[in-house]
Amino acid sequence: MTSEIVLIGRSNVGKSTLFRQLTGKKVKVGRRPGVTVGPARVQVGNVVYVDMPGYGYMKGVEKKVQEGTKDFIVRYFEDKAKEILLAIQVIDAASFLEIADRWESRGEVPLEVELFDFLMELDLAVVVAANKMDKVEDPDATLDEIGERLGMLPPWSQWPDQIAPISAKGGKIEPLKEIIRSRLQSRGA
Ligand SMILES: Nc1nc2c(ncn2[C@@H]2O[C@H](COP(=O)(O)OP(=O)(O)O)[C@@H](O)[C@H]2O)c(=O)[nH]1
Ligand SMILES: [Mg+2]
Repeated sequence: MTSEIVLIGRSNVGKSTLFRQLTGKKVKVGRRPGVTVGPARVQVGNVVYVDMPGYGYMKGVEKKVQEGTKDFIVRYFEDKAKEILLAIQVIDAASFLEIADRWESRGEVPLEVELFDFLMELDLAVVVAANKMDKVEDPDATLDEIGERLGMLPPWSQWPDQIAPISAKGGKIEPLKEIIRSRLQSRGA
């Protein structure tokens, strides 16, 4: 059985940039709006990396299509939970807190918190790839607060298997690669 490592997150957080770093394959960007695009899949060794379309709001995409994409993603994880070796929830660490605050001030659970909880409830191995760290002024304080919003008590360094600060664009993804390596080893993949 081939295991999957699945990248998931809002649009524009850097999923495809990271996917390219992890697989060496470039994923087409600027997909035609109005069309629900299936995930991109690339096999590396005996693991398949999967790059999901954006979860939630996508610029220039009809609401109906966004909802359809969300449903597709939820169902994908529910159906494939057993085959998924690792779910990588990519976030934009530079904007995560501001966006979460906005949702909370409206009395709503932030989309990315909801997504994380959903993945955890499926009993998946989940790592939060805190991307765009190059844009974050105070890394430790920011990561502490992001972790806390997701139910991980600070300091964030207590959660080395769950939070990986990275900068996909700059190719600085070693903390995430380390987590992937240990997942692969634990499965003997
Ligand atoms: N500053 C910064 N920008 C990044 C980083 N990773 C990705 N980006 C940029 O974020 C934008 C969205 O990236 P993309 O990979 O297409 O995001 P996706 O929609 O989640 O697949 C692009 O302009 C990337 O160049 C990063 O680590 N730092
Ligand atoms: Mg993408």
